[in-house]
Amino acid sequence: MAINWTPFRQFVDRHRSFTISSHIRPDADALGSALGLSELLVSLGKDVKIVNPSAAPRYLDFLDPAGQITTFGSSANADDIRSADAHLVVDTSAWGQLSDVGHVIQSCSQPRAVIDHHVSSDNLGGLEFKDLESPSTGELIVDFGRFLGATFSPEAATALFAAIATDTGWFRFPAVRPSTLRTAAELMDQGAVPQNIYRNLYERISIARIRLASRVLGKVQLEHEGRLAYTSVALHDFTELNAQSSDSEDLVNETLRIEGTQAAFIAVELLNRQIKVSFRSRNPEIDVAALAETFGGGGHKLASGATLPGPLEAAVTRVRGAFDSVFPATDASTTVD
Ligand SMILES: [Mn+2]
Repeated sequence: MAINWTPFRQFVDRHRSFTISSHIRPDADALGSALGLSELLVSLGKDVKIVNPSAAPRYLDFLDPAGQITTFGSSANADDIRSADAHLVVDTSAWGQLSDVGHVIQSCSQPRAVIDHHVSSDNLGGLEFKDLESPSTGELIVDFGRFLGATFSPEAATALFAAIATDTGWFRFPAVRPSTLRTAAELMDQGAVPQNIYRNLYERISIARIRLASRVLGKVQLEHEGRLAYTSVALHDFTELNAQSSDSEDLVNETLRIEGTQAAFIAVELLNRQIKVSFRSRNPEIDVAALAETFGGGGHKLASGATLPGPLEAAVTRVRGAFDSVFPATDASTTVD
């Protein structure tokens, strides 16, 4: 559903200074949307400060070459939020995702507005400009720019292209619409270079990450006639390879590339010896959010997570057992190496 931007424009016109904030552990959509919106507001003569609850990961630094994004608790504080005339939130509608920034915004009497594409049961108490069918918030920001007749700088176009590309799995997720690709084309016209963005996002990884992937994917197991793939990472895998916990991200998705897999999980041993399990499904009838909930976790139907007590092998066994009820038993052997 298209957003009517007229009330948002009126909201912007009523105020002089803004903060823009997004969710904890920001991704490219959170950062790109904030940077793109900031540029539009500055072009309207507004003062803007981007204040996020947590720092951007290093691999996304290229989105913010001018260092416009501040982090609450280090480069920004509560006064930066309290002194703005209005507060904007992008790419989340949940207080829990705003952490300390949310606590400050909640304690303020200034009006606020949200631009987002997520379903949430929270009401942030402001104007909401939401399109739940949009695959990214970045696409909504470009749409607002179009409404204003604005042109983005190459830097903002780059950040917004990265926002849209990453939230759509590089334009392949089911939510992608023809307008998503038209929006990407517009951003290319304004200076976004997909080759450079892809290289910055995915082709700057460490040798430790490659070695960890090699070890972890080398021990993938298949069960339930190949419909379930799983693997695990022990603490000693990280230490022996000099890898970081973030180096195991995305490995669960790799296991879903095996033909015939419908669901997957990875169990990762944490520093505190608890086991973080990430679930994925590519069959809408396999609801891994429900599965994660049986272990006290949660998430989306096709991607979820839970934290279990250690040791690692015991947690893996418990999770494997939970999939027995997901995949109906058959007479055939259920283990395939
Ligand atoms: Mn998003």
